[in-house]
Amino acid sequence: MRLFVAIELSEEMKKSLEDIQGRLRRLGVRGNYTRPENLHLTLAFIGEYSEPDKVLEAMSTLSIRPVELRLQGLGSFGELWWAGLEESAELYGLVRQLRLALAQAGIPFDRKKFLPHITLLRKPEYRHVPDLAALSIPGTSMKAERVSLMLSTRGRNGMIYTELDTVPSDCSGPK
Ligand code: 2AM
Repeated sequence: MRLFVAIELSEEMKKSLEDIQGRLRRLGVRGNYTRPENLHLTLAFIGEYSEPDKVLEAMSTLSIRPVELRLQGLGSFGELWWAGLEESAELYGLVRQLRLALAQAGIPFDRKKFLPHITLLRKPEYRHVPDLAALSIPGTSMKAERVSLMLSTRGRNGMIYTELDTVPSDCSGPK
């Protein structure tokens, strides 16, 4: 099972990200655009691992406080273009806590430095290089109140990300 831990995005956030994707398309950028249902924020990439219950157990030890996420800027890692998020000590704190819990449980994960990003497209193709930094993007925000264990499978038309389970923040739950 190819697993990762992520924050699922609100419909409003996804709508803003789709709008940005639309603007890039209109600027003549083609490529492998992330489908709206696949837009997410990865907190930790685990990769092949056969014990999702163990991951959930580690996730359930977290003390999750709701985290405010706000879109800020576009950027790229080579052939991967993303939307960034405003600096957030709460988000970094959550990721630190999550990675510590995974490490303590002996669960492997990608230890690369956490650079919060939401992948918009891969393998861009264009005639004229668009100036990503100059594209003004909406400062849409959302309150993340859950952390999800995600399964990644290869479908006929690309990757399919499925939420296996989710852990709510300490302050959420039935009203
Ligand atoms: P990306 O969007 O930057 O590619 C599922 O593959 C999710 O895990 C994606 O959000 C992907 O991030 C992320 N991820 C992080 N590290 C990864 C890795 N080493 N290999 C594949 N996906 C990784």
